[in-house]
Amino acid sequence: MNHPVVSVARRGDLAVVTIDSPPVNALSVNVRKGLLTAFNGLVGDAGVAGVVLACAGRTFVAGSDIAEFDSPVFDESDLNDVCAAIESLGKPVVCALHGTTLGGGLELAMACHYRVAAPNTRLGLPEVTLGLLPGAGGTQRLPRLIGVADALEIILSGSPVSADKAQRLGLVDAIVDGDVLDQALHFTRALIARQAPCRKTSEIAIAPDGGLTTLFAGARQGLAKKSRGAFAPAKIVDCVEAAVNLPFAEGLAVERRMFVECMHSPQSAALRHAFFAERETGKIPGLDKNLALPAIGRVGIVGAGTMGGGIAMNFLNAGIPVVLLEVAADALARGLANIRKHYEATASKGRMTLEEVDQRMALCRGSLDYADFGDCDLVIEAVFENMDIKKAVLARLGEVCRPGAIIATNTSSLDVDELALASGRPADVVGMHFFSPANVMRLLEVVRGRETAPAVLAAVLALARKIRKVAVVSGVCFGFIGNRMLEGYLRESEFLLMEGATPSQIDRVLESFGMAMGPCRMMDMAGIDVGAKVLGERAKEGTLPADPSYRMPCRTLAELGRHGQKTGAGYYRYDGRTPVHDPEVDRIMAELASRFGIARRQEISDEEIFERCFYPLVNEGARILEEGIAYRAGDIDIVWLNGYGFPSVKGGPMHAADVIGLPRVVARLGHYAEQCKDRHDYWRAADLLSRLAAGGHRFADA
Ligand code: 3H9
Repeated sequence: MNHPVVSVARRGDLAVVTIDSPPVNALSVNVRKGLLTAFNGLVGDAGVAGVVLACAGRTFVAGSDIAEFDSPVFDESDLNDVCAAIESLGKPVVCALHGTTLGGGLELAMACHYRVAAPNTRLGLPEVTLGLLPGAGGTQRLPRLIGVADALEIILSGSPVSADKAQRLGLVDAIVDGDVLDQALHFTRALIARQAPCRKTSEIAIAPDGGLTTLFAGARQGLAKKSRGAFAPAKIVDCVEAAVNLPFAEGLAVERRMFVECMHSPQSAALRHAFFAERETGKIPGLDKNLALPAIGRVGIVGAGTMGGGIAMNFLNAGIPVVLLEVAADALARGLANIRKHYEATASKGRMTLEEVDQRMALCRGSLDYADFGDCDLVIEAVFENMDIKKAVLARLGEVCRPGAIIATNTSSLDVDELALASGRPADVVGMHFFSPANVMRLLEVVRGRETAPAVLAAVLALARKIRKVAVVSGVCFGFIGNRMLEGYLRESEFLLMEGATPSQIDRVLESFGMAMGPCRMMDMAGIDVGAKVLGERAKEGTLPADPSYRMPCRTLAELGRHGQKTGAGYYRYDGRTPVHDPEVDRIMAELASRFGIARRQEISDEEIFERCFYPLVNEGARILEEGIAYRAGDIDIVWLNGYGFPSVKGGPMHAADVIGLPRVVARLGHYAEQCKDRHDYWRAADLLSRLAAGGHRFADA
């Protein structure tokens, strides 16, 4: 027989209602039904003097079941009815919290009359991160419990707070050591003994305070700057304002109306897609979940430059000792000093203590000798992006690393299989492509070589989780998933420049779509010389298209010493950090156009700029999928959302293409093939894309 997801047990004159719905006790329709049945059954039970609501497993309820939004079961057994049944039970209901009490879970807890929590509990309303707002009384009960300003901050940020902070705010009544259920029972008995009232959160009055008008106006102003076109945040402010101005039941109705609007919004669909896609990335077809994984207790890094140092910090932050190697003593000293400087800057902002700075630095051992990698379980090379140099490093690592140790390359584009062979032990080799700044960016592309051992892949994925990266597995190809797709995007933005668009027009169009930075600003920031160097390497290898005008703006600017922000000029001229239009760039582009017979136009529409940059990106994504370089379209989305500043509310390029409709994508590729006289096959739709479009399918179905 199936285990019930909600059960009721007696402990003397107390009832314990337990939710047991792994993995995170989400409030699926069955849980909601179970709770309604349980609490309705307790109303008339004269033998029950009080109730404890608790959860089995690793956490209290982590929210409503996200998979049920927009589905017919969403309306069955409304969570608001569950909350009302608890609040009006007529005998004290105490919630026993542990783990992550989030979203609908916290709303359930706030409908209880009292809350006790284990010390490690985290409490929050993360709905905004899913393009939603709390839809079961969260916006109405939280301000009543902790005040309007703190409630707004918690709901708008979506970030959970610690149990300690929750207690200080008045969200939690007690933090208890030991078994949280036993302690909650104890707490409930004490309440009954002193005839404490059933405190209904919905009946707490919010003090009408003149300052609130300013608070709401300030919140709205802040959103205009920060929330980059996000739909839910403004509605959250409206709901909290309704909590202040309307009776509870009316406020609740406003909240529900706005919740439903958010739930049906494309933004929420995109963010929910990203939530599940991120969790899918770790599921590798054919990879045995029960593999014995090599433990990674010490990590070596070759190269103490910006990249190597950034990579090192990930491990130091997770308490994993690092051996950092450089060839020369002064470079090593500089690398170590940079890491310390970074930590000290963090400490000066109050985000860590000086003692913690010392603790982290104590985990980091500098070295000038490869032999010091002898006790490392993983060594990552982060040297200059050049095949010969990297091969030499890999060969050396193949010799010095102990048998069974993992060897990783941080290459962003080179052939991992070739590098793996150079090590002499290709089964131990894997790509770990960190993104700069490596201690900040969440994305890690894990490149699975032809011979990478499954246990090596699994160990690196597990490690990625430990250092809080979102890891996406890519096969071997030029640029892997992200940089390979970037190529088509940059190619077209550079053709558009030669045809007469300006850097600021191109950036404006893509930034208004939501990209964190347009392609020209991005290249100026990343370094035009870096891009030109990769193009140079590819020219040597003979892997560039046979098109003399290919990416010429980048190559020309690099030759002219316009390397971007760091040299004060690139696609823009820089006034400090502010990009300024530079007529010299217009002149250079016009000259390139005339050299390569590219027709200049007076006006290029915003629509064309968007489509010409975006559709090649999607088309390359389709090729990556059909070649099996990425396992799923969602993996590609996660790469772009976490490594390339793609707007989260659009769900990633493949999801965005699904929303636009694949037949339209194919039709527009065809349109530009004609317009651009496609001699180099830039605009030919990928077979997979054509097939999906013709069959009325989406990438999500591929
Ligand atoms: C809400 O509550 C709306 C209400 O206001 C109103 C309604 C009217 N639903 O992340 P993990 C799955 S909105 C369904 O790997 P961790 C997840 O997909 C919700 N499934 O573990 C994964 O499945 P699988 C507000 C969920 O330990 C498995 O659980 N709540 C949900 O790293 C393990 O997840 C949130 O936004 C869910 N709510 O992190 C919280 N949550 O194994 C969302 C998880 O098949 N959840 N799953 O891949 C989280 O932030 C993290 O999952 C959590 C655990 C911190 C809980």
